[in-house]
Amino acid sequence: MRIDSAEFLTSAKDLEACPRSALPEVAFIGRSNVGKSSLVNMLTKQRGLAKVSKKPGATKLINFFTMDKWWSLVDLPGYGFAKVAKGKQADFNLAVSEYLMGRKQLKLICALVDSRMEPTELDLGFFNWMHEEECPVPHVIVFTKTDEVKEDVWRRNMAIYEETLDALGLKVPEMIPCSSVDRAGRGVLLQYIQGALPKRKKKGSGTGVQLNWMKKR
Ligand SMILES: Nc1nc2c(ncn2[C@@H]2O[C@H](COP(=O)(O)OP(=O)(O)OP(=O)(O)O)[C@@H](O)[C@H]2O)c(=O)[nH]1
Ligand SMILES: [Mg+2]
Repeated sequence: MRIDSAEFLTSAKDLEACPRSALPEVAFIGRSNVGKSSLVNMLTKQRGLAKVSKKPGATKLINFFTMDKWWSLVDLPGYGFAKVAKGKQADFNLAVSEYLMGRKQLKLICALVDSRMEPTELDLGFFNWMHEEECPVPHVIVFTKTDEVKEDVWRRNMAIYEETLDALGLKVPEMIPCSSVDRAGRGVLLQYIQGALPKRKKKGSGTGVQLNWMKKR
C-alpha cells in the first residue's frame, strides 16, 4: 500500500472528543519515547507531520492524521509518562485505554516496543491489560529503532519477547522490526496495515449492477 497524501486532522483529549469521522483507524501505542510519532512521519514521508521530541511526553493528546482521505493513523500519548492510575486501573492514561477499548472504527493497534531492549514490565503490563480487558481490536508488535543495534541484538530481543508472552499465556502476535531513521520495515508495516483495513472502494466503481431498468420513462 502507498500513502500519497497525509494530513493532520485534529487532536482529542479523550474518546468523547474524538472526531465523528467514520474512516477506519490504525493506532500507535507504546511507552513514551519509543518512537510512535517518528513512525507516523516515516510512514508518511513527512518529517514534521507529528511532533517528535527527545524528551518523553511529547504527544499529550490523541492525534488523528488522515491518509489518502480514506483511513486514519492515530498517534497516541505514550504510557509510562502520564500519571499512573492506582488500583486495578491500567498503567497508562485513562483516555488512551478508553479510546482503545471503545473506538468502533479502530481496526488495528500497533504496539511499539524498543528493539534494543528485552521485554520491560511496562510493555508486558500493556499486553496483559489488553488480554485481561479482552480488547476486541487485533494488534501487531512493532520493534522500533533497529538502526541503533546490530541485527542479532534485535532478533534476540524479538525471540525473548515471543517466549515471554507465550510463558505469560498472552497472545504472540506478528512482530515487525522497523527504523524511522533508515526506513526499514516500512513496506512490511504498510502491507500489514492494508490487510487490517477494509477493502477500499474504487472511485466510481459503484455496485457494478445495471440499474437502468429501474429508471422511469
Ligand atoms: N535512532 C532512532 N531514533 C528514533 C527512532 N524513532 C524515534 N527515534 C527518536 O526517539 C525519540 C522519541 O521519538 P518520538 O517519535 O517523539 O517518540 P514517541 O513515542 O512519540 O514519544 P511520546 O510522544 O513522548 O510518547 C526522538 O529523539 C526520536 O528522534 C528510530 O527509528 N531510530
Ligand atoms: Mg509522540
